[in-house]
Parts: sequence; structure tokens; C-alpha cells
Amino acid sequence: MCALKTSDPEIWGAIEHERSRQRDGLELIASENYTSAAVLEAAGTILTNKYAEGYPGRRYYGGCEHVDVIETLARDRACKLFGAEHANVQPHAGSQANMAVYLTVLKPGDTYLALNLAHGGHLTHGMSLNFSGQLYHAIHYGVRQSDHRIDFDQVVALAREHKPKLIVTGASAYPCEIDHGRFAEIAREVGALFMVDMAHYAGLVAAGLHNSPIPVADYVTSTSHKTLRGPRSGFILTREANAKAIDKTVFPGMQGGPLMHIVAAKAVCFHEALQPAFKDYARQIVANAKTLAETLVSGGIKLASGGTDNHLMLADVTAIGLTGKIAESSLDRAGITVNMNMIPFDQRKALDPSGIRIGTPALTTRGMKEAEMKRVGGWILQVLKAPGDEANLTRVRGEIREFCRNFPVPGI
Ligand code: DSN
Repeated sequence: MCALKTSDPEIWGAIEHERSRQRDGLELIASENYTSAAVLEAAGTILTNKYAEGYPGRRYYGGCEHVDVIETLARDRACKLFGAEHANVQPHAGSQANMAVYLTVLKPGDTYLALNLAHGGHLTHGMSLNFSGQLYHAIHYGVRQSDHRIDFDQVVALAREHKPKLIVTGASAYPCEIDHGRFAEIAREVGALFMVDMAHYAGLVAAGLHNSPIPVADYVTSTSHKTLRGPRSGFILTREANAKAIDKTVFPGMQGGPLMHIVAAKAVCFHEALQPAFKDYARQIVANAKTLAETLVSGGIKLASGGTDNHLMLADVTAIGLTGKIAESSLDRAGITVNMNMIPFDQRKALDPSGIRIGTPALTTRGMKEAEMKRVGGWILQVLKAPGDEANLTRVRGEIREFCRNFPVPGI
């Protein structure tokens, strides 16, 4: 960092402040994590200098012999990790991975079925302002009001009524396991293709803790930076029969040169996830989420679906007289980072919804376990019960800073 400090002290300074923020606070954003030092190193290499449009062995630039090795390793490792036939590791992010599948299998105006954003879905699953809602006719299923689990009766009814070309599942704020097999049966019955966006729970799939979409889905998309703990990026898994079409859509269809430093970092992440220790890590993410959920519930917080089966939970803070925005900002002032989030059947708007989303992947990476989750839950409760008490927030922040010293962040 010395060169940067000298040449651009403003950017260097902001990065240093962010480094302290990541080290001194409790990171509970469900879609974030801390990469290993090795992933960070790969992402920060001279590979950023290289153009490599095309695929290994078929590039449009000279000098690609070394990046070919890297991309081939990344693809092979992704396939081995998830038991897939083909991997495209070039999508810059999850949105691009999803876009690549849509562009491959849908024509503008075609109908597809996906989970409602307000019930835990994702922007790229057909939100009206997103390309996925503008270019295509997105129909949405939701969760049941009674237990906040996916309403399969509604999925079946909508699939039969609309005969979508594609059925999509996967979520960014859904605390339960998704039954991919059930979706696959419905897709088969109505003659639809089936895509799973496993971005949030990919690490749990890799560890065998969540049923895998690979055997039953036509296309699986993911990010690499959430439970999978890699660099910020995306990838697509599919059968060999779909390989040519999906590769052609990613390049030259929608992207130019792949970010080879990030492809290398993805290869490192897949290698790490193939190690036995990753299974222990993923198990601990889920155990930590359960303990944190129990702590919050016993402190009077209402959770969507009553708890969690995976790495995240959704708390309805209106039940204790707050809004998601107030909860997010008071927790922030105490050194606890979460994001405000809609809860199913929310009566409020996305910019100040009724809930907050809380996830355990990042704290688990720091080595925190169940005992620490009880303390973390205790601090969350102390803040939410007195969100305007600045002295209390300052006291909690100090305690958290001290506590965090015992749990180093990899790479810091
Ligand atoms: N924006 C991500 C999340 O926070 O879940 C999903 O892409």
C-alpha cells in the first residue's frame, strides 16, 4: 500500500478507514464475507493488466498462455466443487450471470416465473425497474403468510396458468432451505426450463448443507463472494449440452474482456472451498445463525419464518416500535453493520421497510462460534431497545471494538 499512500493519499486514506471499519465492527450483512489473504492477493495482482477476450485456447489477444492456465483451473475447480459438467467463470457479478442465462433462453417479451423481491427474491428476478423486469414478462410467486415459506401451491397454479418459458428460484432474503427438486418437477410438468440463482447459499451447497440444484436445474448461477467467501464476482454452471450457447452469450454476447485477476481469485476460492475445513466453516455459519436467531427471539424480536435454516434471518423490528431504517442506523452507530430489508407482506416501503436482514458468514470467518453469537445477539438487543440512547451506543461500540481484537480478519 506504500505506493498508493504516496501517489493518492485521499484514496489510500479512505481504504485505511474502511480497513479499520471492517476490523473493529461486527459485519452482519448476509451477502458479505471476508476473503482469505490468498484470495485478496490473487485479486490484487498484475493480472488486471491483461486482456483475454475469448476462452482458454481461443483468445483474441496474444500473450494469453498464463491466463489460460488460470481460467482452465477456475473452470475445472468450479465443476469439481459443485459436480457440474460445465462452468463459465467470466461473469463480472451475479447480475451478469443471470443476464447471460436470460439472454440465452428467453426472447424479449417471454414469460418467466421467479420469487417476488418483496418476499426475498432479487432485483434480477424481474423487478420492474431492472432489465429483467423491463425486457421480459416476469410473473412472481411469493411466500405463504402463515409460515413465510415458498408457496408451492401458488407456484404450481402460476406455472399452469402462464406456461412460463423459464422458472427461476433462489433468493437474497429467504431464511429457509429451497426445495429445488420440487421446482424441477413443476418446470418439467409445464415444459419450462429451470434456473437456480444460488448466490446466497452457494457455500452451503458446496459443503453439502443445502440440497444441490446441479442435478435438477438446467442453469445454475451464483456469486462467489457470499457464503462461498471468494472475490466479488459471478459464475454459471450448466450441462455440457448448454455450454456452447451460454459461453457465446457471455462473450461476445454481453461482456468483453474477463477480469483475469478476479478469475484467478475465483480459482483460489474454489480451491479453498474444496478443502475439508470449508465444510466445518459452512456448518459453523448455520450453527451461528441458529444461535443468533434464538438469542434474538428470546429477547423479544420477531423473525420471518420464526428462525433460520441457513446463514441469514429477517427481523421484523416494527414489533418493537422501530423501522428498518432506524434499526440499521442505530446498529451502525454501535459498530454493528446490517441492512434494512423488506419482510414478507411488508406494509412499509423499501427505503424504510419493517425489517433488517442479519447474516453470519463474515463473523464465522473471524472464528466466532455459538458463545460469541449470544454476545452479539445481546448487543443487538441492547441497541434496538434504546436506539436513541447515544451514550449506550457509544458504550456498546467500545465493547465491540475490544471484543473484535480477539477475532482477526483474514488479510488485515
Ligand atoms: N445485493 C445482494 C444482497 O445483498 O443480497 C444480492 O445480490
